[in-house]
Amino acid sequence: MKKVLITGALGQIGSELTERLRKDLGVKNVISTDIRTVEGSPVVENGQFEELDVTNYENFLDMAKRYEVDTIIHLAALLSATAEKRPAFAWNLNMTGLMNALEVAREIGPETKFFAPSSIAAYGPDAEPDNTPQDTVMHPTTMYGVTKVAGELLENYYHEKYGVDTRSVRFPGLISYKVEPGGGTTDYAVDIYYEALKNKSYTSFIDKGTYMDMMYMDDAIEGIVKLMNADASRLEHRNSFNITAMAFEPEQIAASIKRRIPDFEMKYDVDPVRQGIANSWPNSIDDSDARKEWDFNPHFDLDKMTDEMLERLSEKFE
Ligand code: AKB
Repeated sequence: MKKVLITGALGQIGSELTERLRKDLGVKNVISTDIRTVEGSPVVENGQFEELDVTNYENFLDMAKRYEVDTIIHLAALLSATAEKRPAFAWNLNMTGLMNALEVAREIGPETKFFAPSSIAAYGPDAEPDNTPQDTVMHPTTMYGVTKVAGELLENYYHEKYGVDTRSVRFPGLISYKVEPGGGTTDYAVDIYYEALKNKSYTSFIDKGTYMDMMYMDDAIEGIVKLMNADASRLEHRNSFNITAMAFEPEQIAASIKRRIPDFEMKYDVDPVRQGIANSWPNSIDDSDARKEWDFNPHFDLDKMTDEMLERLSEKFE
């Protein structure tokens, strides 16, 4: 990874990955792109930023060639809840965008490094719900999940057929304080910290007892960098590795917050769409292959993450 083009760079993952790669590779070696610009965003202000619609292949290719990149990190995609509301749009953005990104990678060089995230959403209700194995039946019942499974297969195809160095992880819900996620099912686990500080109360759209895998953003960013720098000869899998840091249900995150805000109150107003999506996903996944093949090793558990989120968000609100 020497010169990287990132798509969807203004999103939750992209903004933090941009910051990290600017530090690791130098500002001139990171080209961050998104469909729109956001005035005042550090991604736009503190380095190279270009507007790019990933469904426009010509513009995508032109940009990759102009900057002579050797790595594409493709993050532009619609998340699960929005995809469920707009399935045709989701298919077009997630699949045409990914196909274009892979084609650009193939075009600019046979060994281009490539990363695009998959998700726990790639699994469906037929998979074992607890400690879901890396390699098992994948029959997602959401549009987002369908695009993720298709994406994983496409990335393996481009690796096997054309030698593109594709690598990927199945992300759980990601929790961070810098940029809020949008349109995801796991977003409740981010919203809760904002509301805990502002109102000492949160109304969850996910019901109690619903377990999902989660991870603090620092571990997610470290995971991407580690996987992209991993020795290829150690990788038995590529697209995509299960990774997780914790699995919890709403009552447990509420209890973790109550350690710091004792009068915090949790209420429920379950959203049937997002609850249905969550019910179709695993309770917890098995990430032992990532730990074995490229030493994935997250550092944040639920309480450590809660302490960090509440501290950082309080500073932000001051
Ligand atoms: C979502 O909820 O859609 C995402 C995901 C788990 O992929 N956070």
